[in-house]
Amino acid sequence: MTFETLLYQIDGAVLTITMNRPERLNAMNNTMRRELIAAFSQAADDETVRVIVLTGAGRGFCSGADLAAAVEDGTPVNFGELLRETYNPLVLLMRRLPKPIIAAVNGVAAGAGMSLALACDLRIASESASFMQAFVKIGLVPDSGATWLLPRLVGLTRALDLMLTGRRVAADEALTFGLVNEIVPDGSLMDAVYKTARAFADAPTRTIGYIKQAVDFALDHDLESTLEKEAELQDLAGATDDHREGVAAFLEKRPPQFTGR
Ligand code: LHQ
Repeated sequence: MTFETLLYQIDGAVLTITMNRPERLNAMNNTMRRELIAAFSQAADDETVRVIVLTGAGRGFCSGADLAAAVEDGTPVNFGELLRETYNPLVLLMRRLPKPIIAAVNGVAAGAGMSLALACDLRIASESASFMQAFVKIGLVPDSGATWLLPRLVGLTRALDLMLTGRRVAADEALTFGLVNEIVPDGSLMDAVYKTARAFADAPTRTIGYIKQAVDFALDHDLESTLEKEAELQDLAGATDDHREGVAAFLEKRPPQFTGR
């Protein structure tokens, strides 16, 4: 698949989506928003893809909405409509995508760019990466899922600090409060990310989709409904080839060969 603002590269079962507008730290214009939706939809449909890496070209991960594009286009933007038509479906698509998504945070993740990192399942950051709830700095409310995802990831105290001040948080501070899973030296980011991605490429992919579903469900349901959801999803997981293979491999004392089915 070819895109104007993204690179879409498949290596075995690992898909890498690279936001590619480095001159603006990969700020999202209309084309990029549309292309991200198309790329993640394609990744969901492609059975050969078992893990997705999202990263940015150049020195930034993503600086959020392209603030110059609206001025350049000369068209007034209806913010609510823009969110409903592009950012919101993109975030839902990522959270509901039944495959693991790893953010390889190579530089600054600001505004909706930080929201995209939050919507991934794991965040591996380089030492020089940073995070910024930039919205308040331009008089806007955090969006693209930040108000839902950030407090759940780091707790209300820290989430409000970041959202109300818009301060830029360096990778080492982000690690202390669990915003990122791991920090690696700048030059080894992609090696570390692909090591993790390859492990996911050999994992029981369907079950990973069910785990994402179960956890997202649990975050806004009570214990009783969550227990029922776990039972429903366990029925599905128990019927996979990978469950049978996992048990057989355990009993035969050998490593499992999961196929993602
Ligand atoms: C940019 C951007 C950018 C355009 C860097 N746009 N050019 C928004 C609107 C409507 C409704 C829905 O929701 C949203 C969602 C949002 O995402 S709102 C938040 C939008 N993002 C921001 O407010 C962040 C703006 N950027 C910055 O504060 C800084 O650029 C950060 C802190 C990200 C990085 O700072 P530096 O490392 O010092 O880099 P820089 O500022 O020099 O940026 C490099 C270039 O990239 C520069 O262009 P130039 O031609 O001067 O080299 C910037 O203008 C451009 N750029 N972000 N979002």
